Order: sequence, then structure tokens, then C-alpha cells
Amino acid sequence: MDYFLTEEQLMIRDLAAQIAREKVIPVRAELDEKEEFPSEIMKVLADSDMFGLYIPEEYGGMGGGILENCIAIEQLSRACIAVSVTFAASGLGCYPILLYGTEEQKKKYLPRIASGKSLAAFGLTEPNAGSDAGGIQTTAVKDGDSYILNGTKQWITNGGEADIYTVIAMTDRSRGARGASAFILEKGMEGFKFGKKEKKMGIRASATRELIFEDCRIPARNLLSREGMGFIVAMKTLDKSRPGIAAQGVGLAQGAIDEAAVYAKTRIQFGKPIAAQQAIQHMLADMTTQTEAARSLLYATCKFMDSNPKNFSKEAAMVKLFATDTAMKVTTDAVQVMGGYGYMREYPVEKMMRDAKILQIYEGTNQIQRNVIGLELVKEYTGKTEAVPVG
Ligand code: COS
Repeated sequence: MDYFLTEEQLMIRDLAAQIAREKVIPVRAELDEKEEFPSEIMKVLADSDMFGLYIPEEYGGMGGGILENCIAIEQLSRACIAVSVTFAASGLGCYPILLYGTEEQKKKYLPRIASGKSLAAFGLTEPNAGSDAGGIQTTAVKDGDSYILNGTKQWITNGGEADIYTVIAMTDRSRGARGASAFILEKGMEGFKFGKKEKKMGIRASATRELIFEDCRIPARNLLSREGMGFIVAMKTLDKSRPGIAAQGVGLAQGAIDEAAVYAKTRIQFGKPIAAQQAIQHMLADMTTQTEAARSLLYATCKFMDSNPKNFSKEAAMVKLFATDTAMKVTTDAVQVMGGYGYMREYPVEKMMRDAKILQIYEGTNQIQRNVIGLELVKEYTGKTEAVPVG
């Protein structure tokens, strides 16, 4: 399918695909096995200006949008989503600054993130606040011209590896979600520590750690927006970043199709390649159709979001839901097409299927995405009594 991408977008796609082919595929199994952080690949992406794709030129970026970023994430994900999430999570950590930072905060942090010299990370989730993001317990207490943070963030992608962290903490617990505030923290601040690297089912090369705040004193100027805006900062950030997870799903599904199709053409059973069997063709046909549908929704959603609409919660949630459910199904089917070989570690689809599961969980479970879509839909239909087409 031709999505009529611009020359610049095609260049980004081809460059990301080249990095995936030459730098990621040769090492992905080893990184997974050793649970090793992909530092060298991050350096390659930094040298290729990939970290600045969506950051305005005035802050050292390339001035693109969500679409450019998602094109890069999709290609990297064809090879390995542990690598692409490490890349994409820097964007997640960056969006609060991009969306709500003062000029001073943007000038200080965005060029570092755009150059790839510093990775960013986003700290929202806690041991007792996953889907219920409004239930966070980390506190930030104002003390003169500082805030003092106490609490623990859990399962933070790029935790320990990133230099810049955007963190949500409660400044007024009595106000619930409206009592949350967002802050910028830097690695090395006193009282800011990291937990051990988590052992995961998939995306094993990516770093997932706790962020631990013990009387961590930060300057008051590191507050993002104003007190009480933290929940909105978090929600708007997630709206912006969820298409990136969809891009991971599309890329991962495509990578699995590539593996399964090549295998089906070369695996001989009953005297001919299994690709000649209609049972296999039908599976590959469904995998391809579903992945192309996800890609179409992804590109359309990105273009819509890059046109700066006021609200895109529903659209971001729909593409995250659809593309990641697709990735889970397609990677599972790729293992099925490859049978016993697909189940073995020496073939990449085993890792792809393990990796796919997290896409249905992080940046909001797919059940939460359905809640978001459902609530927005109900809002849209409020007051309507007739089903009249309005174009
Ligand atoms: N944009 C702007 N405002 C938003 C918003 C959005 N996307 N989503 C919610 N809000 C506002 C609501 O309008 C409401 O404002 P008022 O208090 O003025 O009415 C406020 O925020 C609270 O919203 P709500 O009552 O819907 O919050 P809930 O506690 O019910 O939670 C969900 C809403 C479940 C959607 C939210 O907690 C969520 O997204 N959870 C998943 C978190 C997640 O993705 N975690 C992944 C970890 S980060 S990688």
C-alpha cells in the first residue's frame, strides 16, 4: 500500500529500516538472552538524528510530528521492540516538557533529548497505581523554593539509563487526581535512586526499574505547568505517545509476517512448500490484512494528530488498542505457521510472540483503552436523539 509519504518521511523510513537491518537484527537474540541494554544502538540512533524527529527545530530537533516518529518506531519494531521501546520511551518522557514546559525548561532539556545525548523516561505507575493512575501515592511537598519527593515509581522504562525524568507526584492528596503535579528530575539528584532491573517475559533488553525518592529535594522551578495539573499532564502525554505503541505493534506484526512468509516458502511438507497449502495461505492472508488495516489506522491517526486537533484521546486509544491486539494475534499465528520451529528460540518468532504481550499492557492496558474510547463515544452522542448523517 502506498501511503503517499513525503520524500523526507520516506528517508526516515529507509534510514530506520537500514538501522534495524544492519544494527538490530544481528544482535537482537543475544541482547534478549543476556537482558542487555542496547546502548550501542541508541548511539547509532542518536548519530542519525532520530531522537529529535518530533522536536521543533528551535530546540535542536528535526521539526517533524507524531507521524515521523511513528515511521521510525515502526521500522525499528520490525527487528526488535525492546530496542524500539527504549527509543520511544524517551519520547514519552519528553512529551510533558514539550507540551507543558516553560521556555526555560524547553531550552534546558529538549536539545539534550533531541541529540540523543540524554535519554528521557516517564514516571507515573506505582505499585498501587497502575490503571488507576489517579491513585498515586508519591508525594511532593513544597519547602521554600524546593519540593521534597518521597515514594516509589514502578516498572519505569529506561529507569536508571535515562538522565531526564518527568515524574507525577501528589502535592495535595486531599484533591485526588486534581492534587497531582508534574516535575522534571535528573539522574544524580540527591535522594533519587533506582531499583534493580526487572526480569521480564519479553522486551528483555529494555531497562525497567523502580524510581525511588527518599527526601529527594528538587528546585521548585522543575515543576511543570502548575500545581494540580499533573494528572492532565499525564493524560495528555499518554494521548500523544499511544500511537507510538501502535507503531510498535504494526512493525512487530510485519516482522512476524516476514519471518512466517519466508519460512512458508521454503519449508517442504507433503512434497511442496507449505505456502502452497491453502490453510497456510489463509493464515498469512489474515495476518497481512489485519496488519495493513492497523497501519492504515496508524498513519491516518498520526496525520490527524499532527493537524493539532484539541482532543484526540479516542483516536490515540483506538489505534493503540487495534494495532497491539493485532500484533498479539499475528505473532501468535506466525509461531503457528512455523510450527515446532516457531516455538524454538533459534527462530525469531518465539521472541516476537513473547515481546508482543507487553503491547497490550503498557501505556494503558487495552481494557483501559476501551474505557477511554467508550467514554469519549458516549460524550459525543450526549444530547443526540436522532441518528442523522451529518457528513
Ligand atoms: N485529557 C485531558 N483531560 C483528561 C484526560 C485527557 N486525556 N483524561 C482524563 N482527563 C481529566 C478528566 O476530564 C477529569 O477532569 P475533571 O476532574 O475536571 O472532571 C480528570 O482528568 C479525571 O479524569 P477521570 O475521572 O476520567 O479519571 P479516572 O481516575 O477515572 O481515570 C483513566 C481515567 C482510567 C483513563 C486513567 O486513569 C488512565 O489513563 N489510566 C491508565 C494509565 C496508564 O496508561 N498507565 C500506563 C503507565 S504510563 S507508561
